[in-house]
Amino acid sequence: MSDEVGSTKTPAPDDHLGSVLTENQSKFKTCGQIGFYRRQKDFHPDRSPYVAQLNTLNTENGVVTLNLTHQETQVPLKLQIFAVEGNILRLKINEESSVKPRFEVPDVLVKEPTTEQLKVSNLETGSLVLEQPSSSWKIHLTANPFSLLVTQEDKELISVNAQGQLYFENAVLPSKESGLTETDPANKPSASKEHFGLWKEKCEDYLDLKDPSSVGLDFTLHGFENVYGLPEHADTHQLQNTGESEAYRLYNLDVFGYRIHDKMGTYGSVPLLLAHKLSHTCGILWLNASETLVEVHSKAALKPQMHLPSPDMQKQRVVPNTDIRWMSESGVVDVFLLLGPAPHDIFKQYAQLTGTQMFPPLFSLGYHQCRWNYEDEADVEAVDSGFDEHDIPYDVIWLDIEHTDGKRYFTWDKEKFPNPVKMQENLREKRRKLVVISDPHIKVDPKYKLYAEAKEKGYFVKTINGRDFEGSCWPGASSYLDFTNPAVREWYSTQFSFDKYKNSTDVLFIWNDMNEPSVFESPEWTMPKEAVHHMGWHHRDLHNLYGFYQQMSTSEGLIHRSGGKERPFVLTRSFFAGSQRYGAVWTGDNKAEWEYLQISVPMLLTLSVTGISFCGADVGGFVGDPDAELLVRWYQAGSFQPFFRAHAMQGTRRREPWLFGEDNTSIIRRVIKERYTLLPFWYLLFYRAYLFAEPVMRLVLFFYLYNFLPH
Ligand code: MIG
Repeated sequence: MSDEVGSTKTPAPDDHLGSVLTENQSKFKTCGQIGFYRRQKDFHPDRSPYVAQLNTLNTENGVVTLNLTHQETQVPLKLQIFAVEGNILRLKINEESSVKPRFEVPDVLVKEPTTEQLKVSNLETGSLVLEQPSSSWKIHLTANPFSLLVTQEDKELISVNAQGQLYFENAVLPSKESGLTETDPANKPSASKEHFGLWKEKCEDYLDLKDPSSVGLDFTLHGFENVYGLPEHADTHQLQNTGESEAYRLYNLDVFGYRIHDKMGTYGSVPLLLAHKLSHTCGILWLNASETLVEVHSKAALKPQMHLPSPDMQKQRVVPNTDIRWMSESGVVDVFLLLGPAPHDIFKQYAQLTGTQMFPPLFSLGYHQCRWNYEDEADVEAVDSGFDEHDIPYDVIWLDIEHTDGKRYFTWDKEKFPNPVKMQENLREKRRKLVVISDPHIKVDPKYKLYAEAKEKGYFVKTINGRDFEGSCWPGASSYLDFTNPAVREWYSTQFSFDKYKNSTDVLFIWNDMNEPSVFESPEWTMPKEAVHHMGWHHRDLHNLYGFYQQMSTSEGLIHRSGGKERPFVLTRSFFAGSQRYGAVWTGDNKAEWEYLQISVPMLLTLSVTGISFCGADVGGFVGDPDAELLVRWYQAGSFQPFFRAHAMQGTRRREPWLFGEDNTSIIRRVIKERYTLLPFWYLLFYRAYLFAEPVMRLVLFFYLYNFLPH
C-alpha cells in the first residue's frame, strides 16, 4: 500500500477538539430552559380541569366525538375517538373552533387509517363505555374530570388523563364568551409571562416570538414496568425513569460528539413508546412533529404483604405501572394506542400506520468504506485497490463534502475529481458503488444553477418577513430547501436524473447529512422556530419532519432516475416516524471511545423496534483516533449490525483496515468476510422486515418470552 493512504494528512486536533466539544454541549437547552416545559410543569392541578360534555356526544360514521370543556376558562376542546382496524385506537384532541388552524402531521401515515364502527354500549350518568363488537377491548370514559380507561378482556390496560395532565394552550380565546383575550395556560395571574416564555422566549441572544400553543397528555400503563422506544438518545435500550427536572427530548439537532446517557435530543426522533410485560405488549405513537418532551415514571410492584396505609394504595401497588407524560410545543394531540397483544403485533400495527423498512439493494448490506474525506481520484483508487491487495471484500466507497465544487452539492471539485465518470466506471468494473453526500443547505451564489433556480421558484424556507431564510453552513451563507413543499420535493428529486446531475452514473447513491437541519450560529445550531414553510406553517410546528422529507425526496429521485426499476440507497442523519420507508439511518458523530461502541448496541436496538431496521453507527468512531484494539472490536461488533460502514472525521489518522499490522488486518478481514458469508441471511431478514415488519435487530425477549410462556 502506498504511504499516502497510511499518512496523516492533518494533525490530530485533540486539544482543540476537547474545547469544541465542551462548548458544543452548552449550546443545547436543558428542560428548565424550555418555556413550554416550564409552563406544563407548573400546571399540576389536583384534578383535571377538563370535563367531558356527554350531551355533545356524536357517533356519526362510528367515530365518537364529544367536547371537553375547561372548567375555568370554559374553552371547549373537541375529542375524537377512532377504532382503527387491527387493534389500534386513535384519539385526537383539537380546539373545538379555532382562530388559527393547528398543524397536523402529514405524509407520515401511509394512508388515512381504516376505522371500524365504535358503539356506545353503556350510557350512564357521568360515564360511558365504547366498544367495537368484534374486539376484546373496551373504552370506559369518565366525564368529570375527564379520563379514559382502556381495558382488554376486562383487565386494565391503559388510562388516559388519569393524572389530569391534559394540557392545551389556546393562543386566542373566543373573547366574547370568556371575556378574555389571551389565556395564561397556567391560569395564574401571578405567573410571570417572561418566566413561562408564552409569547417570547430567549435562546442565547435570540428572541423567539410565537403564540403559546403547547399540548400535553398523560397515560398510565397498567402492570407495565418496562418501556422502550423514543429514539434517538445515546442511552440504554430500556427507558429510564426521568427525574423531576429532565425528560426524554425529541428535537432533531446536530449534536457533534454527543454525550452518552443523556436525554437531550440528537439527530432524529420517533415518537413511539413500547411497553412490555409477560402477557402483553402495547405501544403509544404520539404523532406530533414539534419539539416534544416525554417523562417516564415506572413504579415497581410492592409486595402485597407489605403494610400499606390505605386499601386504595394496596390495590394500586400490587401491580407495577408506568406513567408517561407527553408534552409538545405546538400542533394537536393525535395519538395511536397500539394494543398488541404480542410484540410482533405491535411491530405490525406500527407498520400498518407508518410503513415497513424499505427493502435495501443487496450491495448496501455489504461493507461500506467512508472517510471525511477521500481526497481525490488517486486516493479513491488507492483505497479501492487496497481492498483487493489485502483480500478484503467491500462494496461501497464514500465521498464527503470535499468532493464538491465549494460545497455546491451536485457538482464536483474539478481539480480533485477531474474525471468522476472514469472513477465510477472503475468501480463498476469491480461491481462496486459510490455514495456521495448531498446536504439540504444550498450555497447563496447566483451563479450556482441549483441556487438560482430554487430562488427564482421560491423554493427556500422563508423568514417571517417573507425573505429567503439565510443561515450559515459548510458553504458559508446558505438557504434551505423547503422539503415540506411537495413541489420542492418533486423538483429536488429530478436533480438526481443523469442529465441534470452531471457526471453521475447509476453506481452513484446518496447520503443526506445536516438535515435536522443544522444551521451554524443559530439557536441550538438549527433553524429558528419562527421560520416559515409551505402553507405558512412555522418551523416550530414541523421541525422534526425536515430530514424525513429530504430523504423521501432523494429516495424518490433515485427511483425516478432508474425509470422506476431500481431500489434506491439513501442514508440520512435526521429522521422521523416513517423514515424507514426511504432508506438507512446512522447515529451521527460518535466518538472513537469504548463507551460509544457499547452504546451503539442499545441505540440501534431502539431504532429497530421503532421501525427503523436499516441502521448503523460509524465503525471506529467518528471523532478522534481509535487504537488498534478498539478498531478491531468495533469491526467485530459492526459486522453484526444492520448498516455496516466505517467512517472517520477530517483530521483523524487514516484507518483503512490494513493499517494496523497484519494480525489486526487478518481479524478485520475475517469479520468482513463473515459478513459476506451471512449476506444472504441479512438479505432474507431485510426482506422479512419489509414484508412482515419484523425488526432485523431485536431483543430476544420480544420473540421468545411471549411465545413460550403461558399467557
Ligand atoms: O459537521 O460532512 O455526521 O458524518 O462526515 C460535520 C462532514 C458535517 C457531519 C456528519 C459526518 C460527516 C461530516 N458532517
